[in-house]
Amino acid sequence: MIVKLGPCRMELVQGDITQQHVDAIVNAANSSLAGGGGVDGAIHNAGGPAIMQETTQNYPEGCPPGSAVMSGAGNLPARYIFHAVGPVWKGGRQGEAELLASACRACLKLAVQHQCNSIAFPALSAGAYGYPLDLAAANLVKTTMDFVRWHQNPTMVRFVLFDQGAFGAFARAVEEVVPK
Ligand code: AR6
Repeated sequence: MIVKLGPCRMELVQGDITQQHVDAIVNAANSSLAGGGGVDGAIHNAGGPAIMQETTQNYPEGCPPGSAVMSGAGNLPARYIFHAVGPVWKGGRQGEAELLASACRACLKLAVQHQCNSIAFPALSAGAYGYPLDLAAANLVKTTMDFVRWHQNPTMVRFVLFDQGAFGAFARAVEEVVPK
């Protein structure tokens, strides 16, 4: 699914984030940048140990929820990895929506700063961190749309959804959020 946003476009695909040939992929990291399961496990497994070496050296204090830090992409086809830390879902009244939007914007800003025209996101926070999929999808799609409208960059933002359920949630979010 492709959505035109002025000079930019947003894409939804079902697939594996590690396989994306884009300038930057986003990791669904934790605040100690310690690695884990899900997207994080897949990225470190496929990308090799250089990624963790770099983040441990450059960000010994980790990365707080709502922000993101950058590393090289090891063996992966992307140029960079943006390690974003989304919120853990605690019912929705603990600032989760703002933290998720903030993590997403942090990645989009890193993309602009580092001349990345294309970036791929997973469904941040919607796995182990328990953020309801429909709400995460609406939040990430809206945040991205607002950002690219304003900055006209990155020119391609792709959401890589692991299964059909996640793809469906993002497709519904696009229908709701993106003006016709
Ligand atoms: N490509 C694309 N999407 C994937 C992939 C993949 N290879 N693998 C899983 N997903 P999660 P979170 C989907 O748990 O909720 C880790 O342990 C998955 O189905 O990766 O932000 C970290 O270290 C789900 O829809 O991220 C943190 O501690 C989405 O990606 C914590 O989990 C996000 O699931 C972060 O949890």
